[in-house]
Amino acid sequence: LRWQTAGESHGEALVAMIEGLPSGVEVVSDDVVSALARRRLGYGRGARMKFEQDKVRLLTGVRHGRTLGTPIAVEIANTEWPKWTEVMSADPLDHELAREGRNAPLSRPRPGHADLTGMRKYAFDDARPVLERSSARETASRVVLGAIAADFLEQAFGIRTVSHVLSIGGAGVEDQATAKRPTPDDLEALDASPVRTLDKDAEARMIARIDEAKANSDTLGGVIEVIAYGVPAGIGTYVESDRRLDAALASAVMGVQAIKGVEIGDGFLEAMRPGSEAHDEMVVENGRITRVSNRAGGIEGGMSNGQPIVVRAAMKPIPSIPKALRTVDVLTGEAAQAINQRSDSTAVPAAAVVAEAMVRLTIAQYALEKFGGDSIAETRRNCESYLASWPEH
Ligand code: FMN
Repeated sequence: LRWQTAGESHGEALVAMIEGLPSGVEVVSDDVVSALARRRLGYGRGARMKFEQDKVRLLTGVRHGRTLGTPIAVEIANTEWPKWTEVMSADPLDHELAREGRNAPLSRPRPGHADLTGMRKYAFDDARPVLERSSARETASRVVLGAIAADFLEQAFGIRTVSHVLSIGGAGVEDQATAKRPTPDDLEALDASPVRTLDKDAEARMIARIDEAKANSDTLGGVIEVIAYGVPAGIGTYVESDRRLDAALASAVMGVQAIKGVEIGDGFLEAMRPGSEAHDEMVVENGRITRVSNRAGGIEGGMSNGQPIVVRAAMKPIPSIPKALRTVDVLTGEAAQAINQRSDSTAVPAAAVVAEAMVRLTIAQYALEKFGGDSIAETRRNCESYLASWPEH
C-alpha cells in the first residue's frame, strides 16, 4: 500500500492518492466528508476553519461505491480559490503581479515553522512558497486517505480506531496511564466534546486553559492518543528494524506537522517502572491466552500482539502566535516581528484526527503486507485462515 499527497494551502485543490487497496471495499464520499468535518472540530480554532469548507470528490478508483483495486485519487477543492487565482496561478501571468496585498512577500519568517530554512534551501526571498506546502492544510489529504483506509480495515478485519485528547497546555486527564480509554462506539460523544475527550472534568480544565491562552494571545500544544481495536496478532515483525510495526507507527505519527514525541503504550512511563510492573502478564481465560494489562500498547517485538494498539503523541504549540515572536526581516536584515498568518489557539483535537488517519494507513499497509489479497474477500479469507491455524492456547 502506498499513498501520496499534493497541493498548496491556497492552491486550487489538494490531491491525495492511494494505491494497493484490494477491490470491493465499500467507500462512499460521505465517509471522507465526515472525516474532514471531524478534522475541523475543536475549541480554540479561529475563524478560518469556519469559512474554509472542504469540497471533496472521489476522482478515480471507486465505482458504484466500491473500490476497483486501481489507484484511488481524491480532490479536495479550495473553496477560497477565486481569491487566489492570480497569486497561486500555475501559468505565468500576462502582467506583473503587484508585490502587495495577498501577493506581498512574506519576508519575516516565523520561528517554529519551516519558513526560514525552507526559503534558504529552495532559494526564495518569500516564505509564501514554503508555507503553502509546509502548513497543516496538507493534513486534510491524509485524513481523506485515512478514512478510506478505515473502511478497508473495518470491512476486511473488523479493525476500528478512535482518537481522543489527553491534555492541552498541561491541563487535562490527571493520570494518562489509567485514563479511561474510549472505544469506537464513543465517536459521537467525542465529536460532541469541544476538546475531544470523554472526561468532563478534564474537558473543563482544557477549556479553561485554552481561554487563558487566548486571553494572553498565546497558543497551546497537548497530548493525544489513538487506539486501534481488533488488530489481529502478528502484524509487523521483529526480523528487521524497518519492518517493525511500532517503528512504522512512530514514523507515521511523527510525520504529522507539530508532532514532537510519540509513545507506544505506556511509553516514557515504562522507563520509570521496575520490570515486574512494566509488562503484561499472560493468563488463560476461557481456554485462551489473554493479558491482565496492556502497558505495551498492543505491540511486542515489533508485532501486534492482539491487544488494542495504543499510540500517544505530543504536539507542540501552534507557532503562529498573535503575541508575535522575534525574527529578522530577510529583505532588510533588520529585527522584526514574525508574520502571523493565522491564529488558532490550539489545534490539538484536529491533530488527534490526523494522527488517527496515519495510524489507520500504517496498520492497513502492514496488514496488507501480511495478508495480501486483490479482492477484499481474498484478504478476509487469508486473515481468517491464518487465525484459524492458531493453536487453542
Ligand atoms: N501552525 C500554525 O502556525 N497555525 C495553525 O493554525 C496550525 N494548525 C495546525 C493544525 C494541525 C491539525 C496540525 C497538525 C498542525 C498545525 N500547525 C499550525 C502546526 C504547523 O503546521 C507546524 O508546527 C509547522 O508546520 C512546523 O512543523 P514542525 O512543527 O513539524 O516543525
